[in-house]
Amino acid sequence: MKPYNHADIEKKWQKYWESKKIFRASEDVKKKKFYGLIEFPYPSGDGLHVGHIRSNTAMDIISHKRRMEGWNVLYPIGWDAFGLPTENYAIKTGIQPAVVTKNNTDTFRKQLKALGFSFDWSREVNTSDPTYYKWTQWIFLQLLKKGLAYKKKMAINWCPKDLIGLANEEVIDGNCERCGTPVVQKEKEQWMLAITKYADRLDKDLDSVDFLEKIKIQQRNWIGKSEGAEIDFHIANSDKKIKIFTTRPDTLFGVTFIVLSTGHELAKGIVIKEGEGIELKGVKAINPATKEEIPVWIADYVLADYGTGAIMAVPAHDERDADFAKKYGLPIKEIVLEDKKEMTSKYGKAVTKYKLRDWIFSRQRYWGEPIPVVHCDKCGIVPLPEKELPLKLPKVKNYRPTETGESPLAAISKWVNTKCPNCRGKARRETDTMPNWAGSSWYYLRYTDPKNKKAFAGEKNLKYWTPVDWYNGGMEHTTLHLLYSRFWHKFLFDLGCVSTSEPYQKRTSHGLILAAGGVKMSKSIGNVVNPDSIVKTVGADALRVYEMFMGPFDQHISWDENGIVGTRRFIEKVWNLQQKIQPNAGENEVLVNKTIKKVSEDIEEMKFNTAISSLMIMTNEFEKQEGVSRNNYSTLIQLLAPFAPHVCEEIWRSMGNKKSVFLSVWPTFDPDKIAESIARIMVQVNGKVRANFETTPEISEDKMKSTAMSLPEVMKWIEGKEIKKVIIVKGKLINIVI
Ligand code: ANZ
Ligand code: ZN
Repeated sequence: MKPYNHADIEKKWQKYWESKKIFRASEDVKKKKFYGLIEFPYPSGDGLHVGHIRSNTAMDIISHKRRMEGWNVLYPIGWDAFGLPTENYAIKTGIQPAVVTKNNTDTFRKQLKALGFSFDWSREVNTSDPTYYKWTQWIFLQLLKKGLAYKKKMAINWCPKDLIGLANEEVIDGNCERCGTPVVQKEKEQWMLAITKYADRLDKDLDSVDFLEKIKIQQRNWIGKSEGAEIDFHIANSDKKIKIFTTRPDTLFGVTFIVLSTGHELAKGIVIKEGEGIELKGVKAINPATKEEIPVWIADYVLADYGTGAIMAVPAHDERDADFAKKYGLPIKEIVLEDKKEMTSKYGKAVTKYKLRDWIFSRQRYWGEPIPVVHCDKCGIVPLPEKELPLKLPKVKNYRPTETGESPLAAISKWVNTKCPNCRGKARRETDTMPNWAGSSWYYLRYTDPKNKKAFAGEKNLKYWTPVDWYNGGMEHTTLHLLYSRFWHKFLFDLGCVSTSEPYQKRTSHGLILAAGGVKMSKSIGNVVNPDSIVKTVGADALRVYEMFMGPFDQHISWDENGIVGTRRFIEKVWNLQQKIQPNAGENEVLVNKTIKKVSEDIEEMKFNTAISSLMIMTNEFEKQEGVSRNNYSTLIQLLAPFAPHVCEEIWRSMGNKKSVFLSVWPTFDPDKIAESIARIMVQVNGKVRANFETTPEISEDKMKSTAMSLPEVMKWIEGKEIKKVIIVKGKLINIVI
C-alpha cells in the first residue's frame, strides 16, 4: 500500500473529473432532476473564506448523494461580481474594476477547484459580464413597461466632506466610513421598484415552500402584513377629514385624541423636537362613534410612511398613547370593547397594510449595471430599445462619484449625450447604476442556460430545472436577496417567462465560522484562516471533513486548529484500512446497515457532524476487527466519498473499480438487519413527551438518564429546576419529574 499523499491524489482526481466531465449537468428528460444551489460568492480581494467552504461542502455532499441515487444533478457556480469593495479598490489604485474582478475571480476559481467541489464549471456566470447584464437590463425594462420601476425623490446618505453618496453599509454609526464625518441626508431622485405590489403574494406563498421556519418568520415580519381598518375623522367646521389606520376598531369609543406624523399634509411646515409632541391648535376632530370633538396632535412616534400617517389614540389600551397622554395631560377614557367586525363595517373600511417598502433601485456609482433609459426633453424617460442591450459600462478615468453626487458616468459627456430613441432629438443617458442586488435576483435562472443569446434562458431549460430544489445560504440574506429574488421570479412568472411562481422549493441556512475565541475573522485583527495553506499541509479532504465535523451546521462555530489534525488522522485511518481487506472476512451487517441509515438520514437533515461521527465509529470498529470484508469497506468509502471525494476516489479505484465512485450507487440499508438493534426512547418531563432519541435496546439506565438530560429540548424544561424523581421503563421511556 502506498503512503497517503493528499497533494498528488487531489490534483490527480480533480483533473480526471474535469476531463471526464463527470459533474456536467444535462437536460436529460428521462432522468429526475435535482437543482442544488449555494449563494454565488462576491469575488473579493481577500480570496475564499473558510465560511464559503462550509456551505459549499454541505451542498456538495447533498449533490453527490443525489447523483449516486440516480438523480440528474445541477450544482452550479458563478460570481456576484458588481459591488462596492471592488469599486473602492479601483478608486484607490486606479485599476479598472473589470480587471480587478478578473483577477479576483481567477483566484476564487483556483481555490474552489482545489477543494474538489463538484460544480458544473461549464455553466459559470458573472453578473458583471455584459452578456449577463444584458438580461438584467432586459428584466429592468420589463419592470419599467409594467409600471413597476418608477422615479421618486428620496433621501440618500451624503458625506458633506467627501461629497459623495454613501451606501447604507458605508455609514458606520452615522458617520462616513472613509473620513468619519457625520453623514447627512440629501434629497435625490431615485429609481424605485414596486416590490410592495407583490407584498401579499410574497407573504402568502411562503405557505407553499419548504423554508426553515425561522426564515419564514423573518420574511413575514419584514413584509409586516397587518389587517385593520381605515376610519375617517371629520374636522369640525370644515369639510376636511383625517383618515387613520387602526388594528383596533373595537376601541373606537376610547379615542381621546388624534396624532399626526410630522410628514402628514395637515402638519406641513410645523417643526417639532425629537420625542416631543405639539397640538395642532384650532383644529378639532370628531370621533365618529361618540360625536365628541377631540384634539389633534403632531408627534414623531407616528410614522409618516406607515398606514395613513395618522392614528386614533386610545390611551386606555395602547401603551405609547398612554405615555403621550400622561406627558401632555390628555384624557384617558376607560371603555368596554366593541365587536371588531361590526365597528369596521359601521365606521370604517377593512384594509390590509404592509411594513414592506418599495426597493430603492439606484446608486450613484460606477461598478453596477447601467440603467438602460435616456432622458429626453420632449419625450421624458425613454427606455432603450431591447436590441441596443447590453448598454455597456464605458471606461472612465476616475471612479469617484462626482461632487454633485452624480455617478462618475455623469462626467463622461461622450457617453451621456445621446439621441432619443423616440424622436431622435438630443437626450441624456441615465447615469445611475443598479444596486448589487440586481444581478443576484435572477442568476439561478441563467445557470439553466448560461450561453443563451436570445433569451435570459430557454424555455425548455427553465422548465426542466426550475424551481431550485434546495437553496442554502446565509440568514443575513433573508430579507434582502431572498425576498428580492422571490419578487423578480414572481414578476417573470406573471410575464409567462418561468413556469413556477416560487424560485426555491427549499431554503436552509448555515451558521458562520468565527475565529478562535468566537470573534469575527478580520484582516485587521489578523485572525483570518487561510484555506490555501490548510489544503497544502493536510489536504482539501481533511479541511472539508473538518468543516462539516466542527459543529452543528446551522450554528455559529469557532475555528479550532486541533480539530483539523483530528480529521486528518481519521482520513489516514480510513486509508490504512486498505491493508485489512480480507477475502474471507465476515460481514459486520448490523454496524454497516446502521451506518448507512444514519449517514443517509443525517445528510438529508444537514446533520453532517453526526454523520461523520458515525463514519468514525464504523472506522474504529473495522480497525478492531481482524479483517474487513471488501463489501463492508466499499460501503464505508461510498458513504465517505461525498465528504472526502479525492481520497475515496483513489481508494475506490485502487480496489479495482473501473468507474468513478460517484457513478456508483448509493448504498441502501436493510431494515430487517437493524430492527432489533434500535430502540426509540421517549423522554417525558412531568409526564409530557418533550423529546425522543434512538439507541440500542441494551442501553443502561444511567446512560438513558444522561442522554435524555443532555437533549436541548429537555434541558430547556429542566434547567435550574430540582429533579424530584426519574422513572425509567428500560429501552422504552424515561420520565423526569420536576
Ligand atoms: C388604535 C389602537 C388601540 C391601536 C390599541 C393599537 C392598540 P401594526 O400591527 O404594526 O399594523 N399605528 C397605525 N399607523 C401608525 C403609524 N403610522 N405610526 C405608528 N403607529 C401607527 O399596528 C397598527 C397599530 O399601530 C394601529 O392600531 C395604530 O394604533 C398604530 F389598543 O389604533 B392602533
Ligand atoms: Zn424624445
